[in-house]
Amino acid sequence: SFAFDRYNTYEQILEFMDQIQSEFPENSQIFTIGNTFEGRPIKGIRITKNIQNPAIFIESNIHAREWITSATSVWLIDQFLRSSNETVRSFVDGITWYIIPVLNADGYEYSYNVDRLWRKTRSTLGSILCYGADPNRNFGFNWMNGGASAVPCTDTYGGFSAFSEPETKALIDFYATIYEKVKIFLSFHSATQALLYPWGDLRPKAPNTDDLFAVAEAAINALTARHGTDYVYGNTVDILYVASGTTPDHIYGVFNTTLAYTYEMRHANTGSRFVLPPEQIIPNAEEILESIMGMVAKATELN
Ligand code: 0X9
Ligand code: ZN
Repeated sequence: SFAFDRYNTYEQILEFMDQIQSEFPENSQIFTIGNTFEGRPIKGIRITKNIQNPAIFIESNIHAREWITSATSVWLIDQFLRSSNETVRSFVDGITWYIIPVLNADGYEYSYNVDRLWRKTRSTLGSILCYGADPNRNFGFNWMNGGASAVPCTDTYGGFSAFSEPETKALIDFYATIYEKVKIFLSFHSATQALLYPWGDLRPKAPNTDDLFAVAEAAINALTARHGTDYVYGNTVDILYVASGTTPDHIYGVFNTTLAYTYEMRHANTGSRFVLPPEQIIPNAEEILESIMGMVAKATELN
């Protein structure tokens, strides 16, 4: 059954969200942004004490095999509503949170039940031979501008067209309705222990690169202070590789949410780096929470 120190099924995660909503009806609301290709509802939770507050948006488990990201999101949801820590309490008093624990629900279920290392969606739009597109190459802003493949059978296939995948389309349509309040957008991935910011393609530096760097530095200092975990941070291309059509680039480029980051969480030290032992779920989540606190503190100083 559901627990924070194990990897739960999609159904268990939805049950957890319903449970939270019924326990905290005043401050939490479940919303559905659309359905996956296979028809699963994509659900998120809004946690707020005042809808006029500035907001932070968290997208997680867009890549199917990156289970640590949804495990972290459900732990954060629980902390936001139950923690007695003063900073965490102030987070909920002063910030509206939008959290989508599992964006790629079809892929997550497929990874859970069939192929642990599955990455993409499960659509059959691009080819009858290979399933899925890489949802983190499927967003419209500078779609297919490097680091994405036009070959359906590859893991970085950008899709038949921008927003061909119902999951990315649903996310962006929902975001369009609330973006004006959002100050920070976080996309949860694993597993290179990095905090990355736009751009992911080879254009000149993002206009507010100095701020992006300063906020990332504060975020990683806070993260490492918790359990000593090593992270790197910087521009996506400098730290990792070229990637276009990613969520943060679209959110930054189209909606002008200028603090848009990718968290690449802990990796496993043996076997596949994506298969993080469940003993690390809570330590990972704890350091991410610290990191977000550091991030918010620094971002608040900026304006
Ligand atoms: O390649 C990706 O999509 C991400 N790495 S992963 O191993 N989780 O697949 C990195 C994408 C980071 N780039 C931007 N968001 N700009
Ligand atoms: Zn990923």
